[in-house]
Amino acid sequence: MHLRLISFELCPFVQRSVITLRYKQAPYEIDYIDLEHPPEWFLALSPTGKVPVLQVDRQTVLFESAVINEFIDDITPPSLKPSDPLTLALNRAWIEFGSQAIIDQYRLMMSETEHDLEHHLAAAIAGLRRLEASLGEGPWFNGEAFSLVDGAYAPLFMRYALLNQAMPLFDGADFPRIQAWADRLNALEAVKGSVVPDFAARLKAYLQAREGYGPRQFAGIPG
Ligand SMILES: N[C@@H](CCC(=O)N[C@@H](CS)C(=O)NCC(=O)O)C(=O)O
Repeated sequence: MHLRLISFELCPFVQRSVITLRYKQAPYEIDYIDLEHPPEWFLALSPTGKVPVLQVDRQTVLFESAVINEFIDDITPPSLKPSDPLTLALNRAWIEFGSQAIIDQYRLMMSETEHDLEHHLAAAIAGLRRLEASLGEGPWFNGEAFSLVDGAYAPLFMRYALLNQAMPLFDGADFPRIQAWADRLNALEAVKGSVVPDFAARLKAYLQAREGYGPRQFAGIPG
């Protein structure tokens, strides 16, 4: 099966799919677009105008990262999804929770004013508190077995590790389970290779090119 992933190099949702592809060692092609000036062919292909899009066998177009990830998982056994229906449903719900956390993080990064930043940070931290309380002993979200939920959170944690260096947002010690989970995720080959090699520098350049309190603060990330 031929898999072509259409990406924007800084997109955390695409990164989730790259992690699944790499974790499952599925061969794929990746094409990058400029999301600010999306090419016509992409707009014709993508029903939502969003990345990721996965084009299968050069024809069928899949969209929505959670759907794409389940498809990649389904065609590359053994499965990264739990077989128990309730656990699976819960995993899907927490993946959706993670999507909101990614959105909160983006809003935080792009805050126009200091007041906005405080507001978005409070929302982000409230989400992290909920997440922390839902985590077990690990090592992974479901315990011993790595699953799609784990990969879905890695982009969020990778970005917080960078943002925290520009402006201390929260202390990892206040979220010990998340911190341990994030460290394990960041050490995975599938995660390390899921972004462009100069990801931090590109994120920094993206922030430097933007106005507002948040971009000014976070443009101080190393890169
Ligand atoms: N729910 C979608 C979210 C994807 C998404 O928001 N992608 C962003 C880039 S990170 C995008 O393409 N934005 C372009 C737009 O909203 O027009 C998913 O999980 O795939």
